[in-house]
Amino acid sequence: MQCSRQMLTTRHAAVGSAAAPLEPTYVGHAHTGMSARDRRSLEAHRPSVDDVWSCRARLTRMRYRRSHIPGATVFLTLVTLRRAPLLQDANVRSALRSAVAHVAARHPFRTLAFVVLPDHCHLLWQLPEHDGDFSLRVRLLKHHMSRRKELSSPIWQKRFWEHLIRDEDDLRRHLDYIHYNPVKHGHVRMAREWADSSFQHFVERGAYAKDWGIVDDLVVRGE
Ligand code: NI
Repeated sequence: MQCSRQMLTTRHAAVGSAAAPLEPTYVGHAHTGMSARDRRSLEAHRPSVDDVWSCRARLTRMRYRRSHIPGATVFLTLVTLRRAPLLQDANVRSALRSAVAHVAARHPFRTLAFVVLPDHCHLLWQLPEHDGDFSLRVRLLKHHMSRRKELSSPIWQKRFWEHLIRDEDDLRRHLDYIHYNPVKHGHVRMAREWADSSFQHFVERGAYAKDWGIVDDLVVRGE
């Protein structure tokens, strides 16, 4: 996978502690040329702390109902072709949002959290109870973007990386991983300085302190 498996040892996200609904800032700029269906899907498809909480409850239920496999929660990493910094282009990022909405309108899922970096993105998706086929959704997402004539295609590497979330601790580690990622990759010095992630949604909901995820700069250089 793209980033090392090492998870954060910084302060943990206190997911599961607050109450007000999040502002739908993820929606961003609506695309010209989007169908009404995709537009509705885009508006409905926002990362939501509420969904994270229902996901936790679902993961808890899983422990007691081993024979029943509910919809998966999956952590995905998509990387650009030859790691070119294609996602720095606002049009490409916008096309990614549109593609997510387009796919979700036809094959439902929720984005629990996300981060978009210049050459890759990490997505945390919750799939419906009856349908855990995330590979289909990733394929459709890539295909939808490849049809955008204004984009230099192809955008993505053929393969992608996935990890099925096992339990509540695993969920929390991956939320931290996603939100710390821009710091980890050296783009910013604290999580909140990176705009294109769900971090701000979680802060507004009290799930993270706003100064969470500060780079550990106590690197002692040898002489
Ligand atoms: Ni990363």
